[in-house]
Amino acid sequence: MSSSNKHKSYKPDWVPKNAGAEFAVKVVKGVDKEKVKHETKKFSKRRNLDIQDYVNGVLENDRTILARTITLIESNSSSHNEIAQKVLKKLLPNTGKSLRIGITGFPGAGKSSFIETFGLFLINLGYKVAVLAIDPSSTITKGSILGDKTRMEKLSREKNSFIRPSPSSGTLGGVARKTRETMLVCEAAGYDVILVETVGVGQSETTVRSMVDFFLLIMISGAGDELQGIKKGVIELADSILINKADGDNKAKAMLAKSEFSMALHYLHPATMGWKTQADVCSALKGEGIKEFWNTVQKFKDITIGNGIFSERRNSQNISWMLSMIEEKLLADFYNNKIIKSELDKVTERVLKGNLLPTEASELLLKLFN
Ligand SMILES: Nc1nc2c(ncn2[C@@H]2O[C@H](COP(=O)(O)OP(=O)(O)OP(=O)(O)O)[C@@H](O)[C@H]2O)c(=O)[nH]1
Ligand SMILES: [Mg+2]
Repeated sequence: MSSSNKHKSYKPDWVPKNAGAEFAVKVVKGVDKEKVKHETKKFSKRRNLDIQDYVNGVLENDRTILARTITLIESNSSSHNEIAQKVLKKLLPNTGKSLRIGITGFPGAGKSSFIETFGLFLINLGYKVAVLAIDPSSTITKGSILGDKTRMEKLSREKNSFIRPSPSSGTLGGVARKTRETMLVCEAAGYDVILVETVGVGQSETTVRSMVDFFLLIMISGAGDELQGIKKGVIELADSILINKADGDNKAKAMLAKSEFSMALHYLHPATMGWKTQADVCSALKGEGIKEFWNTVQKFKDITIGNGIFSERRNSQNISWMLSMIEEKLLADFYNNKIIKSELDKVTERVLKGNLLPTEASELLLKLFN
């Protein structure tokens, strides 16, 4: 017996007190039952799942497996991605049945509060609700995600809700792919409504618009500067504008903002053919205007399914998804290419020194890549 194991063993109590080596029997202390239970649990949690395990787990809405599938999708390892793609392929026949709603607005406008109230409203109607966030900068703003979790505290406790913060790394393109795939997984798990909140500002609005059926812009009333602060382009993406925080002293101002937006909307292009974008007020805090908003969404759905725009949009979204995946893959292949890796710096240096024109440099590098 090695010396390190010696102290773990002892002589059984029927061995006389001062007995020597003639009693060769020694007992090694047993293992703690509780500890075994814990270890087994830990082990089974980390149990390697095969593709069918993932598929079955998602279809049964096993939340642990659902979360693990999304982690697989979000992973930057190519072996994980390979499994994820196989799982997705098997889930595909069970996707597409949900209603996808994107939500954008200024920081602090009340997006998360609205999602909490609206999400609970939908759950009360018997729907299952998944909440995803898209935030290409979330490596820097981890705090806002923590904040979101507490802001959606009631919703996160509901068994018919599933909240997943934004994948925390990568380019907007990469984050968008992950969010799209996560959306499909949630659909396969049986969620009826998927809410996608934009957390970052800027380009992410267009990206979210390109993956949802209905797009909501949440605003708040200010001192008459509502329309100046937000780009015309973002308003033209919206199928509905809600002026939130229409409660207390703020109600009158919100009503004023509503009429200003309504006027402006006359002159703008609608986001969806055959649909007139309207401005309304709501209070996420008081739960007012929520039912009316849901009625608007229902009306939108009826009209756009009726005139074919709904499925047309989904089809064209699939095509742009395909194209953006090609772009993403080509870019990654380019920068990961061995020759490019060794030549890029040298060529960049030559451009910096004025020895090579940028056009020549790009042609040179692309030739090396091909
Ligand atoms: N009075 C009032 N306050 C509200 C309402 N909705 C949200 N708020 C408050 O506004 C603040 C910001 O709300 P959030 O829901 O975090 O806003 P957000 O748009 O998700 O913010 P970011 O995620 O940081 O962009 C919080 O203090 C909320 O309590 C509302 O309807 N009425
Ligand atoms: Mg938020």
